[in-house]
Amino acid sequence: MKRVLLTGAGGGIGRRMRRELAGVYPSLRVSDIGEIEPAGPDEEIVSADLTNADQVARLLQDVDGVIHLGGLSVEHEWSDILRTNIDALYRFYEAAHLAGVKRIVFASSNHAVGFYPRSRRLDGSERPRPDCRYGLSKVFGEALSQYFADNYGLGILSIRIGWCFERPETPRTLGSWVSIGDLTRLCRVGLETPDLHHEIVWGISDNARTWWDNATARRLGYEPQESSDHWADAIDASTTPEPGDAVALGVQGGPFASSGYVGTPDRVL
Ligand code: 15L
Repeated sequence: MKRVLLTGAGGGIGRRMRRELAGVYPSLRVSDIGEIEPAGPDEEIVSADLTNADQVARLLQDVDGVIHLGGLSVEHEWSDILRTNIDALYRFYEAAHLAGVKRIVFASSNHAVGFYPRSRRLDGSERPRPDCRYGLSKVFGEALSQYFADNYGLGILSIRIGWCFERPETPRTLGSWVSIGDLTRLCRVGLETPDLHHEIVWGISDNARTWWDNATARRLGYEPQESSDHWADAIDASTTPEPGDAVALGVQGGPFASSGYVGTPDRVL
């Protein structure tokens, strides 16, 4: 990998991952639609609106691999999800293929399967059960990744990212927490492991209490260095209630599955 593109580099995960990736590849192209910090050594900034085909084509020029964090990362109105996470995602993959990109790491989400009950252990091979429109768009992204791997030979790693913040805060996020260091390690596996077709893995650290079996990621070479375990006692002792309604508390996706999560009329229908 000579030149790697990081999209969504101005977002919550992107800003931190950019720091983790400093010096890892000969050239890191960072992109966002919004504000972004100035370029560091071996970095190049190419701002782009992912719904603009010309800008996307320019963004992908001479790129070997992509960590694709760009797009909407929580629930939105259907029209926005359709435009950004579905239509623009298809066009992004098509442009990547035309530009000769070999690898894509796709930021999927646990919300692609968020309606599974908490009693169920998942390994990535189960059928989708999205918990919101955003989760539905991640199901599309995983299917799109399979299609581009099968039809065009791109190597793609879909990572169902859990909770990538400083520390876990609830029983649910004890299971889904991933440190930025571990998530970056997993993205690097997606870019660097030889002979990748398409795999779906979990973006989690080495957490003892999780609903997710990450054997596929480990088989590919992922070795998480951090764990949510040392926060378990504090979270068990906490009296702060977990957010979400009764449905949310029973399923893996938590508050994303709450009815009226965004409160728009089409959500209720
Ligand atoms: C996601 O997919 C979101 O991008 C992130 O902000 C978190 O809310 C996370 O899921 C979660 O499951 O909590």
